[in-house]
Amino acid sequence: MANLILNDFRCVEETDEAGWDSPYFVTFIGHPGTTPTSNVITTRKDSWDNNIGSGSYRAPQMTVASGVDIKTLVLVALMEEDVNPDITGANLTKVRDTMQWWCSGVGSVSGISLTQLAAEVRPEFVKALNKFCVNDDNVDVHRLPITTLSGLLPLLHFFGWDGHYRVRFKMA
Ligand SMILES: [Ca+2]
Ligand SMILES: [Ca+2]
Ligand SMILES: [Ca+2]
Repeated sequence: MANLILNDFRCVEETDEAGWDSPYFVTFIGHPGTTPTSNVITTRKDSWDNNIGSGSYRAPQMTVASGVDIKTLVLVALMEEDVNPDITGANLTKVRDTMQWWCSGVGSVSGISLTQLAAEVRPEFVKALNKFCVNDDNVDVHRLPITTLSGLLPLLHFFGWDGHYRVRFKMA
């Protein structure tokens, strides 16, 4: 088990929204097993608000979750904020509660691969995010494979709303 950390991201191309981008991340963490658990975490900095454009690079080194291992299902959503971040506070709690579906559902099914689990859970995560979004955009959602417990994880590319972000997480 180790910590999952948002290492860095680059905005290759900003979304076609008016003004600068205001990205933030929402991460689903699912621990499968006979007693599955899950969590949903929002990762953002106020300083990214309306301050990210094509070529912007940030290396926040922010811890997203602890207790992550190679059997953990991790899904990452890149959101683009308007006015205020929607998936925080009470709305984040609602997304978290909605995703508790995992605990009584697929999270406890044995003999299923993380790839298969991701295929089941990703659409539910997208639905939950969209349901509790007020005016933010869900740019893209990816499974983040935990390939090591120490060092960089595979680079993720998020495409949506005519934008492109490269995002790197690491384990430590
Ligand atoms: Ca664009
Ligand atoms: Ca915006
Ligand atoms: Ca908003």
